[in-house]
Amino acid sequence: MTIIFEKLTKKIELWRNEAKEILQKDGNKILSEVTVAQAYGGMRGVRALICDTSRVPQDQGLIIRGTHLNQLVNKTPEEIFYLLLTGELPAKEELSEFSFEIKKRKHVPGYVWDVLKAMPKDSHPMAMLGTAILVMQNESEFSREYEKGIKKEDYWKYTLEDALNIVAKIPAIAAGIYRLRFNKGEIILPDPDMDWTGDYVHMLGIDSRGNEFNDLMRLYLVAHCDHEGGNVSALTTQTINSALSDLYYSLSGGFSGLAGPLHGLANQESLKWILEIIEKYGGAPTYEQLKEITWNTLNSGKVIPGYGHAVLRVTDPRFEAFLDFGKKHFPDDPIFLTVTRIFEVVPEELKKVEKIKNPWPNVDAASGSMLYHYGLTEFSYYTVVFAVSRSLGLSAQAVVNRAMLNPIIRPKSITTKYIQELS
Ligand code: CMX
Repeated sequence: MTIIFEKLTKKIELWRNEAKEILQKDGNKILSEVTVAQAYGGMRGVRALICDTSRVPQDQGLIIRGTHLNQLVNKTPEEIFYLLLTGELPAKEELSEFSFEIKKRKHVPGYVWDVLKAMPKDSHPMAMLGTAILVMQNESEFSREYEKGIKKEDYWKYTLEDALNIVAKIPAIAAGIYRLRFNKGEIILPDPDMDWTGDYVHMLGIDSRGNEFNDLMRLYLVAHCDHEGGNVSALTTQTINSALSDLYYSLSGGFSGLAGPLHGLANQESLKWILEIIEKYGGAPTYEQLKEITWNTLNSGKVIPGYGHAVLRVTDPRFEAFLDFGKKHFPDDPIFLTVTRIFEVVPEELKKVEKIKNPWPNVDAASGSMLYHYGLTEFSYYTVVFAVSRSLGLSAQAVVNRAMLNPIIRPKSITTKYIQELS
């Protein structure tokens, strides 16, 4: 058994005992009351899910297993994946074995490329990614072992196998989608010796400008890894997974949610908005011009992409991390300049709209402009990069949920008549 399986075996015993004690002692404590407004309002603020991989306090932003993102921005995605799974950053030997565990599973089955090549030429890259993950369902170790009959206590082991297999292959699949969809030439095969980020950059076939693009991608893949359990992609993945559908089914479902413009697609929408602004005003806009375009957008019934959040009430620290990166490497890039000016103007304008609870930028307000600077200009691809990163958190959550023997998710719905009869 490798270190990650041994480590999790020990941890899971502790986590299960902890949960048993909590349930015995506090099983009847109230976590949340649900108002009629919350039932009509997307269940915002209802506390009815456990997620230990990360949490998002509204005044701090992303905290991964107890450590704020600010302190993790120099880590690698492999370290973060280990942290998400186990609750601890890996020691040197643990990291080297865990990285090897991922490297050895990189190969993508040939039929994935056949299916992707048969898709319509104008398919959205996220539809291609979801399809690629789903078409590999026959590879699921969990489903194979479940058919044979395995103990519930061991479900997590095979979910971890699926998680490692998917995470290992996803950079090659995502890079292949980029090359196929945007006619970039032959698919570039994975390099068995390269790490997760380096190999992704290599397979995209984009010049890494020394190490700069690599550094950006590493930051990008760390920053988007997880955002607690209640967001659309996380909740969808976990709900599907709770029916004992394997991770291939669950993750492709979660990615379908990530592909929505109010969720992961906002990075594509944000860059589209920025480019429209630059085109309209013939360069980085003035503050007055930005005010004008902000109100034109709002008055036409559209949202300002990259601004607002269902949970956060401060500037997203992931946005700040990208802002720092841009300031360091390309402060005068007109797109980056526009991002910074939007940040100076839009929150003040959004504050004037009473119904908007959070006027501050989320991660999607800056991330696209970073990729654009390094030549990744096809913005319909941006959510795929988000998804590559988010595969870490979504699969770690699935492993933990299986480890905790969580039951099928099934909240109770009520009818309009039921509510009318309350009074
Ligand atoms: N521009 C215009 N209107 C906005 C807004 C924005 N950036 N943010 C919120 N609002 C509006 C909402 O659409 C809602 O209007 P209605 O009541 O007419 O439907 C109202 O303000 C109240 O919304 P809220 O309680 O502040 O925010 P929600 O929790 O309902 O929604 C979110 C959160 C992210 C969907 C919303 O802020 C939004 O649409 N932002 C723009 C899209 C975006 O950046 N999404 C990415 C989020 C991060 C991610 O998941 O990747």
